[in-house]
Amino acid sequence: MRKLLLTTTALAFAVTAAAPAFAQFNDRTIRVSNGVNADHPVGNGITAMQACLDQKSGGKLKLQAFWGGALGGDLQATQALRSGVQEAVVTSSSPLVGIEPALGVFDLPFLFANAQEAYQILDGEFGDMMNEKLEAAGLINLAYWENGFRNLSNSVRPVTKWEDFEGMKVRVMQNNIFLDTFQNLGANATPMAFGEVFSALETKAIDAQENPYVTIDTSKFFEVQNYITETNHAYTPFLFLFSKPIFDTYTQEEQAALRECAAVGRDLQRSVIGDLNKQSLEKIKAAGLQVNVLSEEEQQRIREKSMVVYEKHKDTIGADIVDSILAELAEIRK
Ligand code: 2Q2
Repeated sequence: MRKLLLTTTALAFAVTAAAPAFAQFNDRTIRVSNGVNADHPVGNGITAMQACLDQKSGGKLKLQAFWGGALGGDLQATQALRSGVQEAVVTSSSPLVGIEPALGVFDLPFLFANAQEAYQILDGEFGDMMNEKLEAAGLINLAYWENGFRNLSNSVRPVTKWEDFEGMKVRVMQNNIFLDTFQNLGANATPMAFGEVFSALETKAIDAQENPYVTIDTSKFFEVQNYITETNHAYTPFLFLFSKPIFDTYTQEEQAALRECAAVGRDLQRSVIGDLNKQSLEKIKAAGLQVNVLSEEEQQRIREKSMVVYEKHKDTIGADIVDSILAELAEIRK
């Protein structure tokens, strides 16, 4: 009997001792939406982030992922965060320029030359400054994930020089900088929410769209396209946004765990997306699409022709924002 009493006491103590480890965490279901499908690298990031949250919160903080735009498009979901009716969204920065114009800096054509530059800018002071602007708009950016370098797909002809864009109906994100970039090249640019792109391509309402290979693959755009041109014309970051009205009700420990685990998800997602983009390109080639890489001289011609977009949108974005990122990039490239 005495032994049983000791064991029970020891067990009770053990449970009590363990309790403070997760006492600062509450059982929470965190809805996080995105327009891509679960087999996109965002899915890898979510899995890694959940494993981290399990370890830090004893399984109390649960991510509930909604894919394929099930909770609405990027802008719609982001507005739901601002009004506190949804916890989180993984969204491109581009459709949010109406909320925070400075985000438009990331849409300037050919801004980043490679992902390493993007990471240095996004994960450093510049990214922190942008996060402060987002917080003022009711949005906590937990970390910058990766959408990636964007390439063209179309159903009408190979694009080997900028003149080939003439008259091509290209869907662009709902963002005037992307609109102007493609209008300036002679395309007939059409802003459209991501969720409408597949059917618009399928019905030939549009000829073309532009996204990273993993998106062209996992959202099945390649099934209704014939040509791919590697342009790398822009690098789009993903924002892992959390509703500030909801975040402010969480404990310090819960907030810290979300920030730390979003960074774990970011690092994992970035570490796999390079290979996954290569695998997606192989899959697209195997499906019979004609793929070409824009030559260095043609990239330079498009880059030079696109510089007018910088001047046209510099004031809308904020001249200080544009000058600051260009100065930082010049420093990185020394
Ligand atoms: O072209 C697009 O709209 C995409 O790059 C999307 O921004 C991206 O796939 C996600 O934000 C969709 O939720």
